[in-house]
Parts: sequence; C-alpha cells; structure tokens
Amino acid sequence: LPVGERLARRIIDGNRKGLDDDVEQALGDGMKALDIVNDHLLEGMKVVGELFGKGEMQLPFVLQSAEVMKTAVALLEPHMERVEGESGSKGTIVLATVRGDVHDIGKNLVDIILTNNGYTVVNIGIKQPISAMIEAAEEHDADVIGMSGLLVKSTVVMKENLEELSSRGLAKRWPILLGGAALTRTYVEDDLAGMFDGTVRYARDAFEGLRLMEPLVK
Ligand code: B1M
Repeated sequence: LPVGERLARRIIDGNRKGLDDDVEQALGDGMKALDIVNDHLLEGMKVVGELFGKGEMQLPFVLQSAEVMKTAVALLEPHMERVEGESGSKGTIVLATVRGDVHDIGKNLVDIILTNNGYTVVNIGIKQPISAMIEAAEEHDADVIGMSGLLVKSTVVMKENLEELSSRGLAKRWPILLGGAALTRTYVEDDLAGMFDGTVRYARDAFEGLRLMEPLVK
C-alpha cells in the first residue's frame, strides 16, 4: 500500500507498530504534516466512526484507534508549519470539551493549529463544566471561549452553557466558538445565536476555527 493508505489503515486497525517509520517515510516523501493528518489519519478515523456506528467495531478497538491517532499527531506536530516572527500573542482562547464528553482529538488539533498560528491556547481538557471555562477565561484574561463536543448530548450542553453565561450576565464578555461533529451550522448560527445575547460562531474544522479567531478577538 502507498504510505498514506498505510497510515489510514494503522488508525483503522489500531496498529501502532511501525507507525514511526511510516510517518517518517511520508514526511520524507515530501508530504506536509497537516496534509498527512487531514488526508490520511482523519480518513482512517472516519472509517472507525462508521464501523463503530454500524456496530461492526467494538469500543475498546475505537479507543486503540484513538491512541494511534494521538501518537501519530504527536509525531507530526514538530513538523507542522508555524507562523514565526510576530511579537507576542494574537489573542487568547480557553478551549475545553464540554461536560460529559471525553472526545478530545479534535479539540487538541484545534489547540495545535491555533498555537502554531500565534494564539495563546489555554486547553483545560475534557468534561469541563461552564464554571471551569469561565474561571479559566477570567484568570487568563481570554478573548474567546471555545467549546468542543462530539456527542449529540453535547449540543444540548452547549446550549445550557450559553444560557448560563446569559444568566450570569456574561453573555457579552467573551465571544464563543463552537465545534464538533454533532453540531450543524444552522443549529449554532440560527438556533443558538437566536437565543444568545452575545456572539456565537460555528467552526466546521480547525481551519475555520483559525479563520474565525481574528474577527472574534479584534
Ligand atoms: Co466516541 N462517539 N464515544 N469515542 N467517537 C462518536 C462521536 C460517535 C459519532 C461514533 C458513532 O456512533 N458513529 C458517537 C456519538 C453518537 C451521538 O452522540 N449521537 C460516539 C459515542 C456514542 C461514544 C460513546 C458514548 C460510546 C460508549 O461509551 N458507548 C463514548 C462517549 C464517552 C463520553 O464522551 N462520555 C465514546 C467514546 C469514545 C472513545 C473514548 C473510544 C474515543 C475518543 C478518544 C478521545 O477523543 N480521546 C471515541 C472516538 C475516537 C470516536 C470517533 C470514532 C472519532 C472521533 C474523532 O476523534 N474524530 C467518533 C466518530 C465521529 O466523530 N464520526 C465517535 C477525529 C476528530 C479530529 O474529529 O473531533 O470531529 P472531531 O474534530 C473536528 C471538527 O469537529 C472540528 O475540528 C476537527 C477537525 O479539524 N472541531 C472543532 C472539533 N472541536 C472543535 C472546536 C472548535 C473548532 C473546531 O472550536 C472551539
């Protein structure tokens, strides 16, 4: 198999043995680190999601795939392009996976991409209640709060989080960036934006998150 397909296979099979060599070969062949993530590793993860959804893959194997994904991203991270030279940070975002949700591969990719592009990311982890996000945003004088969540349940939690920000009088304090596979643009930009006094935006992927940061930080 070509190395890209081999990498996708490793994610699907949860097979870490020889992963380093394949990553090295892909980079040696001139593939860009981010393209390896987007074109091959995420393709593998998509298949894992489909198999799991159809009941053709059991959870422990999904977990193994996630571990291989994380290792591969860690190997690639030092090779990702960074914006250098500018003095200081372009802005600060508190990033969290919402209460009740453990999925963090997407959140951590957002972290890497924003960090590499000059933002300060305060990544407070998974299963975070809104109170923890508020605390971190106050402590770090954040410009934006970013929430990730992959479960359908998490889309409801995000709505509750916005309601809590409103009820605490904090709706206008931080613009909110939302991402994760269970969200849709309409849900965020029509339904949630319609009920929230502040700014709430949807990012389909980490790159849209990056593009949205500049107008949100302003
Ligand atoms: Co879970 N899981 N999982 N899982 N898992 C999903 C999400 C699911 C769709 C699988 C399926 O059924 N086909 C399904 C949810 C169904 C639903 O809610 N309707 C599901 C389920 C059911 C579950 C459990 C409930 C299973 C169980 O226990 N019976 C359980 C939940 C536990 C919990 O959270 N309380 C569970 C557990 C797990 C593992 C632990 C095994 C593992 C996670 C490991 C980890 O993250 N450390 C796992 C995995 C790996 C998946 C799938 C297969 C892959 C997710 C992933 O990492 N994708 C997933 C299938 C799927 O998503 N279709 C699935 C790659 C990642 C890069 O994508 O996170 O979407 P994603 O991020 C994208 C964008 O969404 C965006 O940028 C990224 C790309 O650039 N983005 C943002 C994300 N956050 C953003 C924030 C931003 C901006 C952009 O700004 C703030």
